[in-house]
Amino acid sequence: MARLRRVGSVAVPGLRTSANHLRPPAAIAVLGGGNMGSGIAQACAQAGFHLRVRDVDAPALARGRALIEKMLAGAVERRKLTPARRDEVLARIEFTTDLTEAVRGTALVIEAVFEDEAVKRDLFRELAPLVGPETLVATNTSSLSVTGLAEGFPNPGRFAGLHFFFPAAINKLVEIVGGARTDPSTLSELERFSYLVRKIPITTADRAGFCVNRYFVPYLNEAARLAEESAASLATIEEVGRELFGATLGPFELMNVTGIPIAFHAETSLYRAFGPAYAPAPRLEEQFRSGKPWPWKETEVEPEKKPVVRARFLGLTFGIATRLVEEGVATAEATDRGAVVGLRRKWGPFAQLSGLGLGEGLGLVEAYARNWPGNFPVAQTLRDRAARGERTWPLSLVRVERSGPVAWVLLDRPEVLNALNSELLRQIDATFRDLETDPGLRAVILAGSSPVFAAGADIEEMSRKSLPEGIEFGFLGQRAADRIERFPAPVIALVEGYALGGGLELALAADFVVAAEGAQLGLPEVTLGIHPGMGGATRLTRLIGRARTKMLVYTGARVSAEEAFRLGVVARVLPADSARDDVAAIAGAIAANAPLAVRWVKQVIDRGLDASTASALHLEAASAGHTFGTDDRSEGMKAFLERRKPDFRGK
Ligand code: DAK
Repeated sequence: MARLRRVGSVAVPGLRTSANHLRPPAAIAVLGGGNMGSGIAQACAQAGFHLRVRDVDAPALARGRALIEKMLAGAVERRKLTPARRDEVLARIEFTTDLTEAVRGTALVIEAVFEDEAVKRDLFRELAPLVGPETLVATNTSSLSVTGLAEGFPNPGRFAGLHFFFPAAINKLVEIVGGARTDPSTLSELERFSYLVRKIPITTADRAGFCVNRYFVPYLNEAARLAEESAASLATIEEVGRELFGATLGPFELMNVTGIPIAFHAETSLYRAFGPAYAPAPRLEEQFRSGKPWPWKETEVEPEKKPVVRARFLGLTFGIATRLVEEGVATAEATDRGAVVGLRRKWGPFAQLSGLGLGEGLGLVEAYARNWPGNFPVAQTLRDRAARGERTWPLSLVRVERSGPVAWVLLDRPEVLNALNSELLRQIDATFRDLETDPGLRAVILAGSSPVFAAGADIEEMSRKSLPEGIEFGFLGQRAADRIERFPAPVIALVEGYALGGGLELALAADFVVAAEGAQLGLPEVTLGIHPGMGGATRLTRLIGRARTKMLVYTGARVSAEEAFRLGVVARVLPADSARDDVAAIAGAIAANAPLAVRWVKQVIDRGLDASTASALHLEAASAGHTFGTDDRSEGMKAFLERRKPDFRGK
């Protein structure tokens, strides 16, 4: 591909790629081959990285290797992996006891040793002289301060927390934690890396428990407290936990599976940071010391006691979640993502709070807080919103990042590959509507917040729709696509990963689509018993013609970025590593040109398509003629004659 001329500089949000060496087959070291370390190594090796797992002695390494082999064997059994792929993955993992050997030439070192501050600090001291200034160093801590662990490390800007969730090879959540001295670029490199290893990252501040454990571990503790108070039987508490959060396991079974000691130690560290409201329940400690699992199956469910348990769980969860946002630890979106992705709950705290209504939610939080006077502060933002009569807590599914005259509109439901549900479509429509009146805006880039555009309309939501709801949904999608198409300034759709079904239909409403190498595009609607309805069939026909459109639509086939380029769907294919920088350069080049001329010619091209040739030609001539009345025309030509760059004002 010819190099793109870079005009001005358009910043690229997060996920910066071109300067990033952290991509397969780069080498990664994982220090510690225990449960977490081996799972992390497996996830990275499956994504194509070369791994060096280091542990203190041969038996520890053998255990790590056995853990990985067992996980991979399970995947082969479930037909998620072929035996050949399993062998490839295993061949990418080396095991060593030599730290120098393990970290030599690595782009990233992930520390995953025992959760003990002294042990970790000693390891970082040993590691410091062995890694170069470019190497990223991440600690997989769940409870220690990242800033604290970075102390004394020679390059704290490249040091961050990367908290994987158990089981690390399977659980998709990872918390990215910046310490006080972590460079923002380190965080965006780790974000990109997380997507490469098929994880869903959320960014959190460096506070005890980070985001998810701050409300999850106290929930486990609350279950023990309720048992201790004989508020309900263990089976009742277990069932309420399952039903309330739409989870497969309730609190007691979860602790039985993941380890009661872990819950106890995690709650103890929260207690140290936040005081008595987080004190471990004596009943939790007793169970931990007994070494026995929670005997919840030996008890009966008492339905009449469920409301008490429900109120306590919700008061605690809403109380902590709203404080997380107020303290700036995590956004509401990240908090919910953590619950859905990491804990496999059906709803996050904020979606649940909105479902109930903020007024009722506040009542539950206040009732809970009365048990801990002065130690369980109620978020002022929750009080304020409820006082204003707001019913729901707004959650953004679209992020806008502005870089001078260019806006990035980023679809932000990475956990479902930006599947377009009704709310996302409404927010896309509203976002473009708000941007329409932005006078300084000269171009928009529509992309995913993760390296995925959109894998189609939300099948889970669509599967529940009746005929009238289906029709309404279709118009909602059309409205969002039309808004993009009629947007006054140029809109470029950047397709990375997938643009399928409604995702591709939305992209086709942009002025043009560019795709990153490796992207897959298609209209698979007929494979689901429906057909394109957001303008995909109509716009694609106008773009690439009847026969090619029919081939794509009837087969539902996915095509590569290169094939889509050959078919004319895509205007340009960009290298995956620099796609964001390259599309920023294209938008920058557009933004540097006369804004009125660009906006008017957009109308000429689009309106002209619906008109007869004669009318279209007339429109083109008349519109071009009118550019002679603009200041931009005078400036453009004057600048040319004076051999300088024009300064267009859009007038
Ligand atoms: N909807 C809902 N969830 C989706 C999704 C979708 N379209 N695509 C992916 N996901 C979710 C997955 O369920 C999974 O969730 P968890 O299991 O983790 O909870 C998560 O995203 C990650 O996906 P995978 O695990 O499947 O990821 P893989 O990399 O293995 O596979 C894939 C990626 C894109 C090949 C696969 O996810 C896939 O095939 N997705 C579905 C693609 C598809 O068929 N899309 C077309 C949808 S139909 C209308 C107008 C327009 C439309 C409808 C009506 N009217 C006018 C009425 C439009 C229709 C469509 O778009």
